Amino acid sequence: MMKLDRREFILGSAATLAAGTSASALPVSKLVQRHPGYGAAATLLDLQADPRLGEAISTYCTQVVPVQELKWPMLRPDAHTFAFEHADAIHDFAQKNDLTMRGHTLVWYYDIPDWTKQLKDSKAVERAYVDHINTVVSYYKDKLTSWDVVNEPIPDNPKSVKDRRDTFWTQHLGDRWIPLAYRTAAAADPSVKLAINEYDIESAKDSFIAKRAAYRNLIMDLLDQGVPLHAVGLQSHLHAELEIDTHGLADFVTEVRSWGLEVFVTELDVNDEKLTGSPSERDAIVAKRVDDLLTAISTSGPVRSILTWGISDRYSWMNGLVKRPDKQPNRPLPLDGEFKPKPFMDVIGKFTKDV
Ligand code: 9MR
Repeated sequence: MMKLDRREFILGSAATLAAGTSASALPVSKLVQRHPGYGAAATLLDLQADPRLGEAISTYCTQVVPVQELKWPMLRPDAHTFAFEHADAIHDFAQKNDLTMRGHTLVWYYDIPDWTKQLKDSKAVERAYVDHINTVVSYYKDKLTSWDVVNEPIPDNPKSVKDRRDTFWTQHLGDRWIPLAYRTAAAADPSVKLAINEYDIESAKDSFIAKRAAYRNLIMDLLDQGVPLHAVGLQSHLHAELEIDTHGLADFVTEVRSWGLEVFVTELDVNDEKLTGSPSERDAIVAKRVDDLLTAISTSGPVRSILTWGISDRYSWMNGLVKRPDKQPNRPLPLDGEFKPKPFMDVIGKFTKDV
């Protein structure tokens, strides 16, 4: 068979997509800048308010994930409503730009609407939980590549590998809350990849190492129970002042891959609030942390999915939350506030070249 170069391959797949769906064919100049497997999170409000954001995502990315639109508060204003229109608008954006979309998130200890907390007993909570997962996953069947089914199940500073986060869901459903979520999602869409997702496990700090060990133990436990889990998410909200635990992380990734799971980087960004120095000095350290992270993860195979939590420093969740002592803006993402690429984007390019 004739070997296609990357440019022809991308064009070929875009042409097929355009022919097979209502998606528009994108200009060649745009498609060749894309990093295969790279994606970014965005909110619909930001996409609507600033055309540069959608332009940046469609220039560099092959996938997108909604920040808020699939979480309970936005999707479920009350017990009877599924407000799909916000996430649908992001899905339309994805289709028009030949991007895939992943889902975040079905179950979280955080962002649970008041109406759910006021349900009359545990049976009612279980009905709402199963109904939510079943309805949402069924609605997006064949439209998403993967779902973060359970988000952040491990507490910070776990005391043992068996430690799990005590959540509203645990209080009503006990230990079943995690297996039940995966089994319900798998029944609703047998072909979408089901991921678990966790933060603060990447760096070389005792509490992070303990959290990684508890995450490993939970994953192993779920697989032992035959739970349909396909991918492990490393959120990778990195802290620029902390070194990546390259050996420990590489071992963890190698092991979960040996269990047949994929590894996704799901929410990468680098908080530089504790770094001093000029913007370019800080950008170099940020890029180094990302390089170390992706080097560790790719020792046992390519990283086929890398998402950053936003793409431009202008639209980061940290803005307003994290304040540098010198009052300079944080620089956590691959593009600066004016949408210019930083060394972070080159590192993404380096690790997505051969994916
Ligand atoms: O970036 C998100 C922020 O805008 C929301 O207010 C917050 C609560 O919904 O969630 C943030 O995203 C989080 C993600 O869903 C899970 N991992 C941590 C992310 C940053 O806090």
